[in-house]
Amino acid sequence: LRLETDLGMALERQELLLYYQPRIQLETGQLVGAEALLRWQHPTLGMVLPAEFIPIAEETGLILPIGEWVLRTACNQLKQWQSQPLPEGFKLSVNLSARQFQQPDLVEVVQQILAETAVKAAALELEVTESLIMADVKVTTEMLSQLHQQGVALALDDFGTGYSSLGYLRQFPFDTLKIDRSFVQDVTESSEAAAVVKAIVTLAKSLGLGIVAEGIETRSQLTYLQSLQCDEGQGYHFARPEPAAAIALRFPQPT
Ligand code: G
Ligand code: G
Ligand code: MN
Ligand code: NA
Repeated sequence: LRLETDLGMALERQELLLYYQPRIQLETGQLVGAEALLRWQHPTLGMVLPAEFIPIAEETGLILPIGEWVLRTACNQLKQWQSQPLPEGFKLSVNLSARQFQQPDLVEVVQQILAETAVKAAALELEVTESLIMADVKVTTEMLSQLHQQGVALALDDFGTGYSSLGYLRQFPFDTLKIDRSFVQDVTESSEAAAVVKAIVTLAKSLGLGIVAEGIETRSQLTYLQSLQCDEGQGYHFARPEPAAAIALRFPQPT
């Protein structure tokens, strides 16, 4: 209850901030993007992680103003990063909640933020989960299609943990699948996990989708994913989520 009350004031008190986790091309080690991850700097509790407050934000509806703040802050940050040379095709990913798709003007909000920050739609990627889509297949599919028509990239997050039919994959306008880290974590320990990851990579490639492995923590996990020709990855092996200034140091530096 305390957290709920405090979260209601977090936005205006400017206690929310974004960290960014690098996304890496596995073949070359190049930085190809970053995922924005919300943090709450609570005045007495310290840094609160999203697992603790996103559920509260969703229940209370606070996720709507917070989600809009995340989109605007991420796009402003991207604009600022773009004042220096960025890696070719650099994308910034933002996570969306189901609740945001119940907002009839989500598509307009995204369009508006892209316009006001002058960020190209193709540089923004929106991450959604299978359970988000399943909450209302018809409405979310329609909104995802509209976002895709604007040129925004779409990623299916936490892939493999949901219950959706694989058949849906063809119907939704995704560009990229992100393999859930629970599978990646076990690839070198469990032949079942290795087989699942291999199958997902093959599936993504045969559907013409990009593929990102999440939660790569060790060199041997990386080696396995490289052997599958998995395109991209994130994880503590490369970098933890970090402040925007730390990301900027990873861009090609002027000589
Ligand atoms: O950052 P962490 O490292 O703890 O993230 C935990 C979970 O919180 C992830 O599943 C992530 O998708 C979710 N999350 C992080 N930032 C946001 C955000 O800005 N919006 C939404 N809806 N979820 C987020
Ligand atoms: O669900 P989503 O993919 O948006 O969640 C991203 C979450 O995964 C964040 O909480 C982030 O901090 C966490 N994360 C990123 N890389 C790793 C990793 O290598 N290991 C673990 N355990 N968590 C990770
Ligand atoms: Mn994500
Ligand atoms: Na994920």
